[in-house]
Amino acid sequence: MTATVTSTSAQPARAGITFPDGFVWGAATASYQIEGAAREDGRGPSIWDTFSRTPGKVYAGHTGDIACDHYHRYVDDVALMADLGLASYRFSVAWPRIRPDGTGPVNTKGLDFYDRLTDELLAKGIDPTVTLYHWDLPQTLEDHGGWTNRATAEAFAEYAEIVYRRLGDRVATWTTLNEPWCSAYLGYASGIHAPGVKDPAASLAAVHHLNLGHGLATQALRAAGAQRVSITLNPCEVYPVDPENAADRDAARLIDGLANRIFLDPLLRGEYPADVLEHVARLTDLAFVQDGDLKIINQPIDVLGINFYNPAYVSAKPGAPGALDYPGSEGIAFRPPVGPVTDMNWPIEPASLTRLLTRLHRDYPGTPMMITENGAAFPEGPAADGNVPDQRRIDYVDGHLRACHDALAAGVDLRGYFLWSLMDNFEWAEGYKKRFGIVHVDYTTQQRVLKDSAKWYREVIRRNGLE
Ligand code: IFM
Repeated sequence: MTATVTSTSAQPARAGITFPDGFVWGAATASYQIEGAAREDGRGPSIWDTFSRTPGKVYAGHTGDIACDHYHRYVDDVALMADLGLASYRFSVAWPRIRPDGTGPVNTKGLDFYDRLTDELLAKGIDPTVTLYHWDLPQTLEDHGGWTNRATAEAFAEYAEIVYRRLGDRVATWTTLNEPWCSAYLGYASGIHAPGVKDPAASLAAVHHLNLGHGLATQALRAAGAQRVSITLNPCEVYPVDPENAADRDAARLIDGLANRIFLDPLLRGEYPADVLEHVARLTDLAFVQDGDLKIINQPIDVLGINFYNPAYVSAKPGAPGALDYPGSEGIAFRPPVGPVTDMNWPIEPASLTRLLTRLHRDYPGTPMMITENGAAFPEGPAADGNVPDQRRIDYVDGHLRACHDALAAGVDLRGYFLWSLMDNFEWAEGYKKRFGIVHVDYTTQQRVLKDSAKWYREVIRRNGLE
């Protein structure tokens, strides 16, 4: 892609900027977070159905049973996307709608739904971007170990091919996994996400089987004819609190290894990083890595999806408990945010997105990238005049788009930007309490209202840039 970048980082902070021709403007959602219809048309139970019904796991006992009722309202929702001028819509397919038990009989009615959604998008001139796994694993597979079991990676490849055979004539971009970091560590180490397992060794087996599942699914998709295959990671810039302190730098390196390189290196270089392997070997015996696996994982991809929200700061602190979602991180302290935060208490630091993209461009050259998620939770709802004044979300996205533009100016091959999220939805363990949407959802009436950020984003898209 030739980047016709019209500004440089030397310009004033809020100068007008234009993105390259063909830069893709989109918005993203995920199946369990918006669809509802949890027991309809043959959908089987997923780990999130089980988890959300387990007392104490999700805020106020919220579940995805109804969510945004998108399963029934997709026509109106697509009309809304068209009104915003989206070039592409990133949605995920619910595995338990397609194969209710993960393997075995295919549920045609589940495929029919995504068929209708795809046709509706195309009819409105919106390119469908499909993610095959955004965390709703069929419960039956979890009953057999979930991602700690190699068989799940094999089942994932079969499922990927089934979906491709139905939609592949109309869907160009196929993303295998969304944020395997979350599936592995939040699901099997800290247990704050489904399936709620708290076992560091299990989480490392899950990392490997997710990586393997990506590789096997990529092979299956290619063999079936897929043109554009992708994976979405959520890499995080990890900074030492004191860059002059060698122990802090080592701490940052370890967390970077567990957060980022444990996915990026096998995927893009065909090897696990030596320092990560050495660390991990203290926690588990690595028998789950079999001969030939790395070759399978290291399939060429066409675009790397990047979900970005915030960086992390760490320091070496003997006796610190570490973080459960980073196995073996005892002795490392995670600095609480300083400065502005979103409603998730996540720090707002757009410059770290530029730094992340330029680092990925340097360390993994030749990899086109796409921002597949970026956005912010803020609580504003409709004011007396019916508008939703969410200026903080506008500022957040504005800052991150400028950060993307800076990365383009530095030579990064960045193809587009998907805002998270099209609409308020089920924010996992936080239930419906946290609102990431640019469209407000009233969960009692299911009424959708464009927030100010949605109207602003429509102008960004129309202008292909910022004022
Ligand atoms: O809502 C999630 C999404 O499902 C995955 N990426 C992060 C978002 C905000 O937490």
